[in-house]
Amino acid sequence: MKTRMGFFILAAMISSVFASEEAFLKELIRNGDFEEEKVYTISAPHKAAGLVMPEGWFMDWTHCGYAELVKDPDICRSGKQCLMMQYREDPEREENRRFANVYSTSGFEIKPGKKYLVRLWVKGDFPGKPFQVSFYEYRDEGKKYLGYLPVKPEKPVLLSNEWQFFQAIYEPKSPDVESARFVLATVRPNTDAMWVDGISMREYDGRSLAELMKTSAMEKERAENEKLLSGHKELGDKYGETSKELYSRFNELLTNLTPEPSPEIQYVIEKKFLALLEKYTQFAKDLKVDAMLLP
Ligand SMILES: [Ca+2]
Repeated sequence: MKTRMGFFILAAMISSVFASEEAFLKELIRNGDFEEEKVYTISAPHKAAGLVMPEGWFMDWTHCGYAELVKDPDICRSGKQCLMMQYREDPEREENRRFANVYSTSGFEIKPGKKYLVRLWVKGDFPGKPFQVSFYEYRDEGKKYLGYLPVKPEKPVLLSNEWQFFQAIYEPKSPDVESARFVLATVRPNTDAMWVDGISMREYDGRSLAELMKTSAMEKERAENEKLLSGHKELGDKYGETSKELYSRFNELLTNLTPEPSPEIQYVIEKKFLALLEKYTQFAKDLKVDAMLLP
């Protein structure tokens, strides 16, 4: 009974540790890399009936644009799938709505006073084609639409047929904003296709990735984990190799952040770190539960 109680207290402690710093690195965009297998097919009477869209993303069909999921690793930036957007001349649709517009179907919560780091990869056949990332802002549980806010990339991006990195800070327009949706848009005058991949967004307070990593559970609990592993041969045998592997990959990633690399490289390292953190979370949980059950 005592052990069982201890187990619950411990489980609660573990989840609260993971909830603190790691919340900062939490991905806020669903299916931003477009790799989810689940898709949806546009049905009639839309003119785009039959086109397949990625899960979590919606195309506004009242505009002249087209968008669809691309399943071709040779075209995409990462994985096997990405999103294609294209402006198409269409005399049957409204004259004043000549742009392609895709947005995330679910809004994400905006915390008062917070800023967000927005990143993605984009390429297009037409050099210099306009491309925009913006946000639809809401309050009253998403019922009240407050407006549209474009974000400016830190380095201007002029489309080319090479993948380019886009990074911007999104700061909600007013303290009233409770939720927002991520919007991608491309406009006239040309009709070349544009591809987008690896969309990501997380909270941002100016701290570098290296700082966030150093204050992560993975680093903060390192000494504690090592003590457990060296104090119990049984645990050492079971988890020693996993621990060594996780920490050597962590150290490697941290080393790659000195001196501070370009935002693109930091983005790549951050994704690797998040995958590592997921493995670490499971390892730390298993280790602590096993340690507690030992005499
Ligand atoms: Ca992808």
